[in-house]
Amino acid sequence: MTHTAHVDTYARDRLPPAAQWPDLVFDLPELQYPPRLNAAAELLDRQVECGHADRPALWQLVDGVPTCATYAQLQYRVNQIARVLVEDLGLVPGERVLLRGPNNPMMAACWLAVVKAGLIAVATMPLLRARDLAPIIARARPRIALCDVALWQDLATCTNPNGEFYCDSLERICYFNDGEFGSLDMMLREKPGDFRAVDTAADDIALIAFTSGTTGVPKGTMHFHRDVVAMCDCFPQSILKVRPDEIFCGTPPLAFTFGLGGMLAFPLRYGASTVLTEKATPDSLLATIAAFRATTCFTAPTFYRQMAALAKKHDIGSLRKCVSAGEALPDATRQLFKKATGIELIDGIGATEMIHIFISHTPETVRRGATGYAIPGYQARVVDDAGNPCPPGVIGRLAVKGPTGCRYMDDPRQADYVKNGWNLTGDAYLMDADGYFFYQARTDDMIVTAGYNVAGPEVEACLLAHPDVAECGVVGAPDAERGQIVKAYVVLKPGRKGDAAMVRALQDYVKAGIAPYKYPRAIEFMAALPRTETGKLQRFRLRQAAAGD
Ligand code: 3UK
Repeated sequence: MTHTAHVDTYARDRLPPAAQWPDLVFDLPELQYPPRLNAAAELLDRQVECGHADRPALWQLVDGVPTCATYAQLQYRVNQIARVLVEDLGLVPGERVLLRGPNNPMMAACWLAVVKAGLIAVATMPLLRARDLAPIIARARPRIALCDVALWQDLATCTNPNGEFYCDSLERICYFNDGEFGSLDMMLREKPGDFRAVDTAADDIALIAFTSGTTGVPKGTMHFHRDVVAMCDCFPQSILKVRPDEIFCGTPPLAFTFGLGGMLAFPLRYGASTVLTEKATPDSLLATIAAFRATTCFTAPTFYRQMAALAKKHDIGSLRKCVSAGEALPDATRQLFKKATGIELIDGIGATEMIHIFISHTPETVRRGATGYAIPGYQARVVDDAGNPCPPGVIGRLAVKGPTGCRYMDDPRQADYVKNGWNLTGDAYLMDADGYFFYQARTDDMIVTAGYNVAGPEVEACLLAHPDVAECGVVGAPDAERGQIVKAYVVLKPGRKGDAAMVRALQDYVKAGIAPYKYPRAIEFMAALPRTETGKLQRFRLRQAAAGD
């Protein structure tokens, strides 16, 4: 390790022991980084220095009018915030700063300022409640929070010493997008617009991203300045091939590393620009694409499925590249979207532990039903329970390594995620003879019915191709005779009736499409499926529902 810039070593002291680290591989010319590196300086100052000062960086709607901040303007604002953090709030390198806000320019500027000042960004998903925030704050122990005033309530609850969710580390919340006295906006008004990036080591921690885990205590994944830059130099470089004239848009929150990359770091790294929108529906995302002439979109599979149905209402002729991640992309959704827009979706699997995407494909190298191949910079394989590679065509656990990898903050689960230097993502996959990876299920989501293994997503993919199905989720329901049976929760398209005849029609459809023993013996119709803020189906909720029957 090189000499750290961190004065406060709380996070650094909680890195996993060296023996539990994943192997790190830097086998591309673009991944040879110097020992000193500040990610915010790389993303921002570097662009200003190389002549992009007056190019647009961030876009937003102001009173209905598309308005941009240039790279120079963004840099000025970031420097002012960094000065507030250091000069007024007395923060020293290595301290954690809690960040809370919807995707908007101030939230983005705060993230960059924290990193530029050598502090550690701990961003939280907007929809988290006090109950969810408290364990995150207790782990990361920030003294200061920067919070969009629109989300003041849940964080304020965490500062009540008599409340259930009290977090004793939190000394002060500075609100932004707020003109009130004492707000961050007021504090930075008199600040000069220059600030020298703290000279961090490439392997100083820049952010702690908490997993959107559905059960148990959230895990904090620690990523270095180098990791932020490396994620920009892998997927966006070899798969997305970002050009400076691109305009990005999409839905993932900046607190989700999928969004941190797609909505902020990737466009900045390539001198491109990004549209930040606070709330998006499939319809409003299409409207955003039309209003800003956006070229590049990042969102989850379920959004693309709904956008396909609405696409013809909007002029989205500017759109070129669409990235789908967060959960498996069913082929039916890929085909629907392509039919509606002419665009071949780019699927990619990433993980909070890996910071971003490591298996993907270009529109030209797509293979139906596959997530793609290990992208340049990463290695991937399928292993059995003992960690030995499986032959092509055999289902096993996905194992990956590359320039980034899992470092949980002081957590025994590190030993479950990293084995023999490989990161085990918890996904069941098979690889074909050409190195394409086919998603099966989360390892713990496999359904075992009468001794047969059934992957819920395969049944879902089949059902989604039925013309009456809008959305569906397939899980195992406990069954006395078979151990488990395959149960489908189905959201029908508007106007369809969920009756016995529909149940039979869907069952017959699956029997005709895939191996008949995989058909859902039980089908229940729902108005909507339970999903996380990041667009993931909450299978555990469906399993709970199935177990309660
Ligand atoms: C699942 C996928 C099939 C898979 C993420 C892109 O989703 C992200 O991070 P999370 O930590 O979840 C990781 C898990 O989600 N998954 C994600 N993408 C796909 N399964 N096909 C996909 N394309 O189970 C994985 O282990 O929330 C995605 C970039 C950054 C991210 N953090």
